[in-house]
Amino acid sequence: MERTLVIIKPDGVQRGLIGDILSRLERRGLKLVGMKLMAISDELAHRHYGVHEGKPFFDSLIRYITSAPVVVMVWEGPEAIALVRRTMGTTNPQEAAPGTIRADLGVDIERNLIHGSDGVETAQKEISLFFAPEELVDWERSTDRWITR
Ligand code: D4T
Repeated sequence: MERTLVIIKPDGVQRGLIGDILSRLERRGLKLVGMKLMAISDELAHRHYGVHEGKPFFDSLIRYITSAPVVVMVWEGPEAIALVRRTMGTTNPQEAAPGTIRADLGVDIERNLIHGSDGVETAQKEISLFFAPEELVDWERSTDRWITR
């Protein structure tokens, strides 16, 4: 079982797409174990996107992610990290496969709606950056046995 951090970025919140994006992950069978609406501070943005510091799009990425509220979530499931990334589609919505969130809902790489952790270590790091342990809920879902064996 894996856990992954997902962020509905400012464009997703402003465009009223929270429900659509959430619903795609929920219907896929992933289990929500944490969620909040929040503003990302400049400091948190720098820690989250530190790996991109120095790249040409970095300043604009920081401005974008701190420009309006976001929804941060932790989703749990088998292979949750890769599964979320495939449901999101590739970074550039123009190249993303039809049916993915980025392809269906976006057209611009700097307005690509959603973030998902890209590996087990990154996921652990990002989850602890955005959530205190007590904000995550361990719960049994009554439909679990109809989703996994
Ligand atoms: P995130 O991290 O937001 O889930 O996106 P990805 O994992 O799909 O892509 P990434 O880390 O390579 O890029 C982070 C973030 O930067 C924006 N970006 C990226 C951009 O504005 N211009 C670019 O050329 C690239 C590569 C989009 C996502």
